[in-house]
Amino acid sequence: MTYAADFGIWIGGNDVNTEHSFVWIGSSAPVPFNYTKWHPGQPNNMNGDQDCVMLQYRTANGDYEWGDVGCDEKHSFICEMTYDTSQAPSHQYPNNVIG
Ligand SMILES: [Ca+2]
Repeated sequence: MTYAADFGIWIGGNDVNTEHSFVWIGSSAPVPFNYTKWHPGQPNNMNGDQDCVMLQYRTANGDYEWGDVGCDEKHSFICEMTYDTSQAPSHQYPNNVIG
């Protein structure tokens, strides 16, 4: 088992089915996406075995850039969820939605 980076975070994108055609995975059909903030040289599908997307490279300003890595690597992950604004404590945050 190899590791791309200690701080890498899975974000649920992959090009498993068609190389360089990235999709989001979730509970519904895969959703294609285009994104341009890959780390320079990424996605590179190193050794023909990098099909999953993660926040892989930390920038000087604390942001992340994307990279493709092997899908069998173990990392932390981020999940997407629906936020029900009708349940928000509007009396505390009248002008903001936190989510
Ligand atoms: Ca890569």
